[in-house]
Amino acid sequence: MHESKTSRTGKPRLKAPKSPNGQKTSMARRSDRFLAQLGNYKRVSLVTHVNPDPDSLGSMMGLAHLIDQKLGIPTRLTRDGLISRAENRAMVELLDIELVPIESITWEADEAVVMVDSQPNTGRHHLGDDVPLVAVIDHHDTPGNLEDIDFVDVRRSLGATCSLVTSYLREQDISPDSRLATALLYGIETELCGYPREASPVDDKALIHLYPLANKDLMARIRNARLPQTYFNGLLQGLQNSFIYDRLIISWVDDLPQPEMAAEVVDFLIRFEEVDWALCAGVYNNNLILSLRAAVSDAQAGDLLSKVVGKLGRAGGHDRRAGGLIPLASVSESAIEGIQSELRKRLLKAMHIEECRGQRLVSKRDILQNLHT
Ligand SMILES: [Mn+2]
Repeated sequence: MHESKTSRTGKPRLKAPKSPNGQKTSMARRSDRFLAQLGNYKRVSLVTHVNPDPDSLGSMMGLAHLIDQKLGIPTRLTRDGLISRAENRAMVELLDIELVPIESITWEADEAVVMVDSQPNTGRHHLGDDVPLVAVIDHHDTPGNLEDIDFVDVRRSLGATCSLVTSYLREQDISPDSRLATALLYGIETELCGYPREASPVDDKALIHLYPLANKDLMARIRNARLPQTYFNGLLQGLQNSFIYDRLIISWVDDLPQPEMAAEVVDFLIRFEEVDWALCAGVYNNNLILSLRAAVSDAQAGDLLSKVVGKLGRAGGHDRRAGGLIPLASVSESAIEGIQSELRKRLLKAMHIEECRGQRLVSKRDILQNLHT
């Protein structure tokens, strides 16, 4: 066993230097480089995308714990916009996650900001230009402006940012307590939900590591969070205004009870066996909120939606899931109809579907007949 190892090209393989105990020396690991960047700051704040989801919440919690355990530096978790999906609210409440609203923050001297599950200048934040961003840790396809950031770990092949954060904790021999393990596990579960092929070996390792540590009772209570009446109203609106164009279904909701409802409608519609694509577009606070899902692989949904939306607004996401937003100059019926028809035209063109009259998912006659007065 003394022959020197060579790579496939025949050149000697460069080996990471080893410490006396046989482990890779510290600076070879990403988590060490991450921690080294933060060592001299007095405080670290964690930020993420607007309407934080379980993956971003779990990631912020995991990194805060890592920073606390390894550097002893105080941290704070922030919230940009609302958390409105019932499951996500249950996660915040049941796991008692303290979040500082981003608009109430003034950055302090000697403070570092770490962005997770998102990238700067993707139009998904309300951060000023003065944010002292030091590190970005993410897995989204949508490219951000990463110039001048000291530490960047963006891995597009990963199912969840929580998996990446879990790998940092493991590298540093930090075992999460049951609260943190629950958050990380739920974060990964929601990202991989329904599309297991998006999972990488890093995600698998994290899931196996976290599962025995997580509180399964809390997980169940988060997954099955109680739903407000507005949820059923929003879902009904979505179902009554769903139109099929070949392998695409589009659902229009005139009045979203909360912005994340568009994603909930589309998560449901993409299970329809006759379609490969589902889009929900709903009005919320002078914005048209968009959510797109694909049931086929290699869909590049994020790129597609961003091209379709173009200069009307902004959009981005993953291979099979994307979101976006179009600001509305007016919420008059005609203005909304104008944007809807432009969006439909662009989407059909991008998907090579001939312009046609959409077929209702539920016919008007059925909708009326089923009404009990
Ligand atoms: Mn994520």
